[in-house]
Amino acid sequence: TAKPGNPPQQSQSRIKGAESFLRNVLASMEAVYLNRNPSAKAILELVRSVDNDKICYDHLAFRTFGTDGHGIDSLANFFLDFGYTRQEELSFPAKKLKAFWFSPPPNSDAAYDGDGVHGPLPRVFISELLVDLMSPQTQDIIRKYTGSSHKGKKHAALASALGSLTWEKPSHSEFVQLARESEYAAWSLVNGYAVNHVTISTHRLKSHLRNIKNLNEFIEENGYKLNSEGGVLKVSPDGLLLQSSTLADSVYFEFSDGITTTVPCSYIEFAERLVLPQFKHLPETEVKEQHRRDGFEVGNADKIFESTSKQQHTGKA
Ligand code: OOG
Ligand code: NI
Repeated sequence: TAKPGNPPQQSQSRIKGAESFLRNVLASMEAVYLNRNPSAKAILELVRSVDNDKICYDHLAFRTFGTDGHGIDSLANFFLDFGYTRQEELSFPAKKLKAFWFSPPPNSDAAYDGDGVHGPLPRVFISELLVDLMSPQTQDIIRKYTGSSHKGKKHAALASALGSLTWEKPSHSEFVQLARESEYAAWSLVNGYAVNHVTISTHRLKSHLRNIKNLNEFIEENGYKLNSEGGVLKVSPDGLLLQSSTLADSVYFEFSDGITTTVPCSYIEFAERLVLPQFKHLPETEVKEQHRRDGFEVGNADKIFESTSKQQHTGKA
């Protein structure tokens, strides 16, 4: 349904305006993330420092409470308004989570060959806790805080870009109650809509770090711990989506009852997408992102969720 009276140039420039706003919002979300997570920031700089490379983000990820409009949709609406398309659902019954991923608007990258949020627009991964499946005690705590945010759920993207919770700070004992039942729930209560992680697209690097195994070695040689849940390298059943991640940075958090402890904040992920079998014949210089494995993988994601779990920080490794 074409709109008469809107010449192509005019709608083009409207799209450009919207896209630059979208990128500014992503940049604010990223700034919050870089300020709070020194390891993630240092790793981005380290990867850039090898052969003076540029970073492309494969995706940004967010967590939400799936109750009364505070779930995936609360944040997805912003991305949908700016041209993203909802893709497959992923389901994690044991963790009582579900997720959707969103693909960026097509053909919007021609004028943007910069670094990070000024490069190709990232995919977006948004998950939600299935709050109805939690214990009554945990549900009460979650609803107490989501309820206290009034219409905050309509402004999830703004909250993320500002690095502000839309609800009041919880007490330490409420945080502990949630952490006992769901690490994800506890994380979300104190981090809200903040970026959970950014993901470096390794195959779009120029240096030898484009091979994710080299990148993993490089990260560990530089003294950072990788999430070893189910093995450091997560591989999809088709062998084409390879992922790894660091363990989340910790930040001091002052609870409403005056207790201050460290809580897990965000981590950084790495993803290598291999060329699909039907494009194997293409010369390397002609391979574009659309010729590579797209989407996400439940088996990989299930392990990556553990990157914020305290057990990994203190236990084995
Ligand atoms: C998301 C974990 C899953 C991926 O790329 O599959 C994920 C999270 O920790 O919230 O990032
Ligand atoms: Ni991810």
